[in-house]
Amino acid sequence: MKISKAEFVKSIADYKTAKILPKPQIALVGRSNVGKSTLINILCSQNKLAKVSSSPGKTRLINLFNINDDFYLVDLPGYGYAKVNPQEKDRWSEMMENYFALAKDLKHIFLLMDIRREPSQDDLQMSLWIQHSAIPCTIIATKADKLPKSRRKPAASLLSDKLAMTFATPTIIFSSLEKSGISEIRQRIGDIMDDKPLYKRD
Ligand SMILES: Nc1nc2c(ncn2[C@@H]2O[C@H](COP(=O)(O)OP(=O)(O)OP(=O)(O)O)[C@@H](O)[C@H]2O)c(=O)[nH]1
Ligand SMILES: [Mg+2]
Repeated sequence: MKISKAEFVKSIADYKTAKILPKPQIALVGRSNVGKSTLINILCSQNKLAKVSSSPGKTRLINLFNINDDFYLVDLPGYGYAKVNPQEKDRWSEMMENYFALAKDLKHIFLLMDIRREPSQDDLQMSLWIQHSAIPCTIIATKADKLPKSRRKPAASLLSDKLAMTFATPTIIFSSLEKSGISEIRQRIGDIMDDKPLYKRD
């Protein structure tokens, strides 16, 4: 799928009061620093569309990007970083719970996982929630450039085994430095928007 238009729409703290046009949404979730905002920029071929930082906790609000006037990519704040600060963690939890409860147009989730890391408790909780919600999901194994090529596929399938998604959720291996995996992700977005069958039962 070609992205010919990508623009920031708004940042939302409280989804309850957010007035947004009803359009399908694809949300990017994952721990802080895994590369969610970076992936949005690369997909949209813009360096500064979504804010990126080398320190975790850069994205603090729900950010909506209008893609081709057809759907939204949703950049969510990552989990993990807020642990150190209970107040920030509560704020994060409430914001995310509201979003997932109220975003009826959420069509698909990209769950981003660092290809080198064991899934955390938060990752496992997220994958369980995704299965309960029955929202189709794709795992994106990020920072592939940090592993030699021969180790990438085994690492990605281990990751997918450990997340133990009920459905055959595909995994795409991605690196922002090498710009690898982008055509697969674009293709996937096209399939999601075309309502192609995305997964089958194990
Ligand atoms: N080597 C490498 N670095 C990456 C890759 N993707 C992202 N990064 C780097 O990882 C850091 C975090 O990236 P972000 O896109 O801000 O991460 P995020 O998931 O949006 O983080 P939060 O907003 O805190 O939730 C930045 O320094 C990026 O340059 C990748 O594929 N390879
Ligand atoms: Mg971010």
